[in-house]
Amino acid sequence: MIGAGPAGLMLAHLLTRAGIETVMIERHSRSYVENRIRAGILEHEVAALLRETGVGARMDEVGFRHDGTNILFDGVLHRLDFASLGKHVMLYSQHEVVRDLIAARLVAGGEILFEAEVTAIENFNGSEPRVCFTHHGETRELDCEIIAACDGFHGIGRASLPANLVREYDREYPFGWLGILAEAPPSLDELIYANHDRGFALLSMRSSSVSRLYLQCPLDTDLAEWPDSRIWDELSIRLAHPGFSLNTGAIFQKNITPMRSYVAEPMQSGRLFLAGDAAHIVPPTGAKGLNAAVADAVILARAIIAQFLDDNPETLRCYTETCLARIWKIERFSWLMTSLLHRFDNHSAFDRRIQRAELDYYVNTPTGGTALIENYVGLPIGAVP
Ligand code: FAS
Ligand code: PHB
Repeated sequence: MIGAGPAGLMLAHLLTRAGIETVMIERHSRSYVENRIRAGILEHEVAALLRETGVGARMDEVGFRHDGTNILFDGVLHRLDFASLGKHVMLYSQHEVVRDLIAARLVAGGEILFEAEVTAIENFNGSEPRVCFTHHGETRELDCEIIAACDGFHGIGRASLPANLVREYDREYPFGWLGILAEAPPSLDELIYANHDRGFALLSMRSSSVSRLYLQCPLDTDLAEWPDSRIWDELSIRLAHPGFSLNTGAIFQKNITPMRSYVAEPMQSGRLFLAGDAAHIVPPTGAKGLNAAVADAVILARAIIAQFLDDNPETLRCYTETCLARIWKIERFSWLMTSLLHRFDNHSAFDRRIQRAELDYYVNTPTGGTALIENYVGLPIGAVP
């Protein structure tokens, strides 16, 4: 597999457990991938998968179990109670999951070729797929049965599919998120997603002493114009509600994340398969990116095991169809959360009233609340291979 992100590492973990030999090629260093700050929420079934496959201990030790989340608008906080569906999510950083999966692979005797870059993918529509890569200044070739491109949105996998085969579906949003990490104890023990007239804000966390927060900003935002004081002032306004006060502290990381929905179909050609961000991305509003990548890995692992251990090629043939049935629901939910919670400058007064009515429906009716919760905690992934 190409890429030591959540998709590649989970795929390798599941195939190794099934006794299938894998080679993992990752262009960055171990330290880089283990310290890359990204997602924070693990869906109910993803957390269960980590536990069931022996890599959930640290998550349960240092992660945070959340039995609900909060939607804030018009100064009123509305709690979505996951326990009503018997579910919870785990707040546990993506880079921690990556660390745990790398450790598990190395303990199991698996290898990861770090600082090795795949430069070409060949013959995947023939009987002898080949990966060409550079490592320690050498150019090497690897003949293999299956190539799993778990190489992210800017990887080589999707780019290697026949151009006339790929159909792309794309939506870019007219804003981004200014994200911070701060030495500030979380101001609440659960997340707050805030729709405010000045723009969206999200209160999240990483530990009992580190907060993770985001605020909607224009795409051309210059971080130099956002000193800590301005960030805290804006977050305080957008997150304000009775009885709440925002804990502040030294901001030690700031970045701007663009927002985009994207799907490439199909996710396979011959013996080349895409998994995770290589095939699809979502705006982070629904906390789905990491979880969708892991789910693809489970589906692909099931299919490869069926092919090579049960001599059943049908599951692999249906890989794209199986993934897309989930992916488009995830794309819809991520689009919905983004549409409900952000300020759109091209919105008319009518559009803004409709947005409020949608929010009211989803947080203040039993069916609306259940619809949000069942998507947020995660759709079923199916049997763990
Ligand atoms: P990844 O991008 O994680 O991994 C792909 C790997 O392939 C990388 O390590 C890369 O180095 C390697 N690679 C690429 N090309 C290669 C080549 N030619 N040879 C060898 N290796 C190669 N999701 C959320 O749910 N919540 C969030 O808050 C959130 N925030 C995000 C913030 C940012 C800045 C970004 C970019 C993404 C964020 N995401 C978030 C989404 C993110 O978590 C992804 O969904 C997740 O990393 C997808 O995992 P993978 O598909 O494994 O891809
Ligand atoms: C995060 O903690 O980084 C996070 C949490 C929930 C989201 C997005 C990001 O929807």
